[in-house]
Amino acid sequence: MVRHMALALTVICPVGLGDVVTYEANESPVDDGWEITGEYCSPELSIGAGQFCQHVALCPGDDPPGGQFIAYSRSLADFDGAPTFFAEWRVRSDAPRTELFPWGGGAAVGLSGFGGVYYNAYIVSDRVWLRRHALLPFVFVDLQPSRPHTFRIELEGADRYTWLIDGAIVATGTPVGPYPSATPMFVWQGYAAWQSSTVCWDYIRYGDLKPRLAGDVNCDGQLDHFDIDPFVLALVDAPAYSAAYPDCPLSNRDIDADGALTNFDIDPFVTLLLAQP
Ligand SMILES: [Ca+2]
Ligand SMILES: [Ca+2]
Repeated sequence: MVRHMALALTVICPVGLGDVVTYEANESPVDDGWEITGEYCSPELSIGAGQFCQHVALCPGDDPPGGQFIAYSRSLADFDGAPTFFAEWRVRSDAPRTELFPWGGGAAVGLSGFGGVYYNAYIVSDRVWLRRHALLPFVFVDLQPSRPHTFRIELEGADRYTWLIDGAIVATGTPVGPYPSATPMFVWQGYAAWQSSTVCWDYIRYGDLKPRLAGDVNCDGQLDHFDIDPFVLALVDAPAYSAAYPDCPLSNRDIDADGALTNFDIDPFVTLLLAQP
């Protein structure tokens, strides 16, 4: 019997949210205000070294598929109708690829709602399955195995969605509709469909996405010399930049618009700066 093939959404829990919400995995998600949306057979949980880990396995006596999981959720009601939105998380899974499709095992993140627009990512050791509407083709992206990877979605109303992995665009286009919408909710979990695996979360961040402005790398709404240090930081230490400016869109530092920040953005960034009055 298939007990669990997708994220179950049953708990609606409004919480007070600011412009950016961060969970840095230094404490239990519950202590940080996340609700347990669903749980089966008590997975082993641990916190250490800035990570929250879920070890999931088959429940003793059960036949696969359908093992342990524990899912956490938070209402996105405070962002319902927001013109822009982002979510970013860093996670490592050692789940084999057999867990992935169509089971949704390994790590899973869902930006969900009841309006048909959603963004789901299912992550195993060496692959991710991205899904955003029941009628649209899936996107699969191969990953370097058993390493943490940074996943990010940038949403600009009905105009554009952009999936990024490790700072590079992997899929972008026109969304079916705006999101967050229709009782939006953020859900994430570790899940074992066929065999055991461990999922370790470094952080989860989400909130309003700042406006696009090429060269405005500190996202204060202006392009000036205060953007130089953040630009250098983004180039040399992407995790530190992401922690400091989580709500700044890639487009502001990807000056040549090739889908990632690289050394090839330096010259056009300087040109932009010098062109300022
Ligand atoms: Ca700026
Ligand atoms: Ca670039």
